[in-house]
Amino acid sequence: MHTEFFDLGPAQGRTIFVLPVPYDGTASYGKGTRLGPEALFTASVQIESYDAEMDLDLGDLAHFTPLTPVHPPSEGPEPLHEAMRGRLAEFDASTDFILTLGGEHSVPLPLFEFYKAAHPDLVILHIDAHADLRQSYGDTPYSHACIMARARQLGIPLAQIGIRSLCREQRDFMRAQPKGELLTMFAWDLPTPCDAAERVRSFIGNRPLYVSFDVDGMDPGVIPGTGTPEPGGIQYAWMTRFWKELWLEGAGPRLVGMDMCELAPIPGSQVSETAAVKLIQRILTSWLGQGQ
Ligand SMILES: [Mn+2]
Repeated sequence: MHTEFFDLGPAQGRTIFVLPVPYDGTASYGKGTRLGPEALFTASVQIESYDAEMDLDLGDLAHFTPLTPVHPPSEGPEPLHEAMRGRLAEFDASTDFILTLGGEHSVPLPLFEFYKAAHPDLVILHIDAHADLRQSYGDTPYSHACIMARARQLGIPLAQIGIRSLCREQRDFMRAQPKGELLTMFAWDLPTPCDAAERVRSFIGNRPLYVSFDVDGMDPGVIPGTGTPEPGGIQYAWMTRFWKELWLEGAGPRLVGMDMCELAPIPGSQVSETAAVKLIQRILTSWLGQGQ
C-alpha cells in the first residue's frame, strides 16, 4: 500500500485518516473490489489537487494520514467487522474524520456504529444504484446488499441518491419507513443538482452527516469498474455540482466521516479510479472550503 494519498506537499488543514479495507467476500457478481483501495491510492497522486471549478486546492484544506489496511482475519463479513471495530477503538468519533476505502459495501457497518455512538442524531447520505435495503442476502444480514437495512436498524435516518435497482421487498420496506426517516431520489427521477442539494439539506437539518458512496451510483459510462453495474446512473457533472451546491456559502451539513466502496479496477484502464478519486476530492473540497 502506498504511503501517499493525493500529492499535497506540506501538511495543512484538516487531518483525514484514510482506512483501506480490501475486502470482497460477500460480493454477489463481479469480484475485484478488494483491489479498490490500492487503485484509489495510485490514482490519487496523479490528479491535480487544485479544483479549477471550485477555485480551491485540496492541499490548502486537508492532509491525509493513511492507515494500514484492515484485512479480513477469516471468511465472512463478521470477522472483518470485528477487526475493524478493534482498529476504530484507537480513534475518537467525535473529532476524527475517517475516509474508508472499500472494498465492497458491506465494509462500512462498523463506521456507522462508530459515528452513531458519538453522534446519536447521525444521518447517512447514500449514493448507490442499489437500495441495499434487503434484510438478508446470500444467507447473511451483513451482505453488501443489506448495508442500509443495517443502518436503519441502528436507527440512522437515510437519504439515498441514484437508486435504480431494488426488489419488491425493498420497495415495501421503503414505503413502511416513518416519515422523515428515509428520502430516496431514484435515478429515473433526479431533480437538478441544486434542487437535490436543497432537499438533502432540509432532510439533514443541523444533524451530523456521514456519506456512504457506492461508486455504482454513478453511470457505468463514468465508472465502469464495479462489480454490479447498473445502466442509467448519475452523470459526473451532476454529481460534482451536487456536492458544490450542498455546501454552498457555508450552508451545508457537518460531515463527520465518509466511505467510497465497490470500486473494482479494470486491468489496463484508470478511468474508474480516477473518477472515484476526483469525487472524493470534490466532496472534501466542497465541505472544507465552504464559504471561502
Ligand atoms: Mn451498489
